Amino acid sequence: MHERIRHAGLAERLMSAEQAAELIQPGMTVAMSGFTGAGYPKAVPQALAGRMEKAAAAGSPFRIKVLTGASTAPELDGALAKVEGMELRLPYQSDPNVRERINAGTLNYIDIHLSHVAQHTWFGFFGDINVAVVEATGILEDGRLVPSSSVGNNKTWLDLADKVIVEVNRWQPEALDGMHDIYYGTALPPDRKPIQMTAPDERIGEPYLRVDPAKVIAVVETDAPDRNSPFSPPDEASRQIAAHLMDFFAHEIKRGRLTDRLLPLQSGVGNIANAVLLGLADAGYQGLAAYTEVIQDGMLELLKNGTLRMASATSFSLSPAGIEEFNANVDFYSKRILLRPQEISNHPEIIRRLGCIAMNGMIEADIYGNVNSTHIAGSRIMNGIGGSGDFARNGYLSVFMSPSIAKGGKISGIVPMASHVDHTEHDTMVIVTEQGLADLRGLAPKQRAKLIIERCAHPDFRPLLQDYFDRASRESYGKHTPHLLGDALSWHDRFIRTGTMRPE
Ligand code: 0RQ
Repeated sequence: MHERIRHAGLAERLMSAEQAAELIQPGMTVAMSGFTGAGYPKAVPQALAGRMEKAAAAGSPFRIKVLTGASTAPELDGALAKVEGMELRLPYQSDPNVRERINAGTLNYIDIHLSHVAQHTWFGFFGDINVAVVEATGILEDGRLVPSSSVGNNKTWLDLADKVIVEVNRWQPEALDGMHDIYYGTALPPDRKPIQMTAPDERIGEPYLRVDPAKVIAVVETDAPDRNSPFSPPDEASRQIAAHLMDFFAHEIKRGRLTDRLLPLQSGVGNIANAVLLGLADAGYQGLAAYTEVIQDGMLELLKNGTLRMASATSFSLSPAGIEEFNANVDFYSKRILLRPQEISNHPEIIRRLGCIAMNGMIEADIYGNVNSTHIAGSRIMNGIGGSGDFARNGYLSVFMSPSIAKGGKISGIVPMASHVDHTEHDTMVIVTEQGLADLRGLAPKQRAKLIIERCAHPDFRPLLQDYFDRASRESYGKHTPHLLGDALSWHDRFIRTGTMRPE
């Protein structure tokens, strides 16, 4: 009857999502599966939100601390945020309701590198993990879990949580069995050993997640789809950004700094990243590899036409059409995709060894190459740093991409001084906008400023940036990284006051 729950003892712990949610108490720290709209628990968080709503109506707020792999979906983040059910959220989010509460100051958010989460949890920085709620594709006879469409931090959650609730989701294809590579060799300093991976397609772990069946207090069956938004076709700016990057790769190959196999690719999520992937296919590359976090629709296409020979990630991030394509050709894809824990997909040691090409979106860059990926006008969170820092700091090449203007031209993506810094000038090697590409490697700050203003700024803002840089070059306190501190953030200040960075 329960063909996906093969452990007799655990089959006896089957219950409804509502009954399982009763096992979570106010104030608990709950670690959940989920990385983008994939592999997150779909029933227990909603049942919990129902309890929280009733508790709030009765005048006794019910809040928990929520840890995940990365962002999730409306059934988890949205549901809990709407009922004010979270007092703490980490390590990444992209949900409008969560964002609203963080920016209203009513929800604490810890925005950290995705590769750090497991280690910080092992060291106890987030306190005890009272309950883990983890989605699985199935449970084996010996109690191990067949992971679902994302791995994220599940290994850590299952190892560390006092109690475990497993959601077995029948909707997840059984063919996921065997696509995962769960590494159990991590240890904490000073006992840490090298991770023996030298190529993105190497398996170093095992296909299943271990869990002590005695800790499993509930098993809930679900049959609900993952949820990732469909991609819109790339707009003109995204296509131009992709084209600049393709020219750059061709140039690097000519110079002998890359081969026509490039290097393992990491790509953020979103429409620009998708346009870049399509650009690689159009440019005729074959046999590339991806060592990244998420497999998005564009990657399936690249695997199919041979542009990519394989992809290693921690999660799928497929639209409904992408899921259909995956399910229809699951035997083909399962041989070419590996899903790993995020402490491995984002591990600095491996990223540095493989020499990844990191390509991520940004909110703004300043004229010296400091990049803001997370905050609007210095104080309002957008999503979070996610894995961008893991890859940008450790990759062979770190590329940041954005249209040169936002909000219909009211905002410049290139500014005198970044209003918040996630990636410093020391981590940024290439900046690309639809205007052009600035290769900052080997350049000193003033040389970088000249190139970024010339190549990347929008023509409407270029003279203003040039004026700032010229004045700063004359009047700055130091002439190494010229700045006029009183003026440096005046663009953001003007945006906050008037809704535009354009001069009054
Ligand atoms: O706003 O949604 O209201 O239209 O920001 O901007 O241009 O659509 O680009 O979707 O790639 O997002 C940095 C947020 C870019 C993303 C960021 C507004 C803009 C729009 C989105 P609307 P775009 P993207 C691996 C890598 C950090 C995590 C990361 C991100 C919205 O790339 O979250 O890299 N990165 N992870 O209008 C005001 C500006 C703006 C601005 C853009 N300067 N000022 N608004 N916007 N620039 C993945 C994981 O870790 C899971």
